[in-house]
Amino acid sequence: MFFDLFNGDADGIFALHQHRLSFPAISTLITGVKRDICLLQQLAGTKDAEITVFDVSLDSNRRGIAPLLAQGNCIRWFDHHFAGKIPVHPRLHTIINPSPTTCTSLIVNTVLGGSHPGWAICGAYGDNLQEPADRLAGKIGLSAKEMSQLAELGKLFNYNGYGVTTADLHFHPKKLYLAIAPFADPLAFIAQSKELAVLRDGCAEDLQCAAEGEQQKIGHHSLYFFPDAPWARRISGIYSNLKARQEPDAAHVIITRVGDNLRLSVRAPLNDSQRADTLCRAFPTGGGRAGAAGINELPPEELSHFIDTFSKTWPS
Ligand SMILES: [Mn+2]
Repeated sequence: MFFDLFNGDADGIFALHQHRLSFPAISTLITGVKRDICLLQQLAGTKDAEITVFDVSLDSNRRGIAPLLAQGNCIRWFDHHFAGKIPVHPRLHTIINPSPTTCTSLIVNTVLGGSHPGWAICGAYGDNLQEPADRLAGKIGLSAKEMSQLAELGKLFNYNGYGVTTADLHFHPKKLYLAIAPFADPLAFIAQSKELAVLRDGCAEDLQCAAEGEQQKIGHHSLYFFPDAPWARRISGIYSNLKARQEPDAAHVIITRVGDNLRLSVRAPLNDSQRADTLCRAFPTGGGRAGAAGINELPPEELSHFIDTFSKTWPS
């Protein structure tokens, strides 16, 4: 029995694909939306299987590892997220490199001795690793046009992974993997793919909805108000990154209605990536990193309190 666990974004899908091109097997696929990273728990009770994991953090799945190893399973783990202390066991093989200049698709490419570099390049573009992706593309002699085709494929598969549940997505990540599975060459997939056209149009439409949404300026900083809708759940991460690049001196907050509450995604100014975490942690369900943080559930009546704290964090 083979189980393949992979992140539902571009990097996870293309890492798995490279591996299975080199080691074909009929496997059970376990995946979800990009943020669904606790996948190992779905295998509780599995015995004597070959489990391969791509692009999810070992640390986030730590509790599931020891029981699976004790039940005779063999686990191979390819990843670039924070792993913490890696357990030592003869049936656990980890190839984990948390360097900010690599990703799981590039790690698998190295392990396979560059057998399927086109897919590794797509994964790197999907994870926003422009420079390493360009370098590998140059090394295998791709033209500028081919590079931009692979970059688009990576970015659109990455876009497809965003949502709160798989019902928000244009395609279940399993479906996208099965769509590319017959293709050894990403350019051949691109030439005939119906999925790419759907994702290209979907992404453009979602960006249009976002641009037409309600916006409030506080000095040169911006708050965007999104409704409780699938397009908003798909595009908010990409939109806030886009805005941060367009206005690097401004802080950006996307405020999405989720049921009765508000979910906030906060980006510090790109040119001074600080204090987003302290701002969000001032609220009960807040957390994150200095440059990008969020509040999961803010009661609407707390919004004015948030705006006050925001204005003190980043005076305009
Ligand atoms: Mn990744």
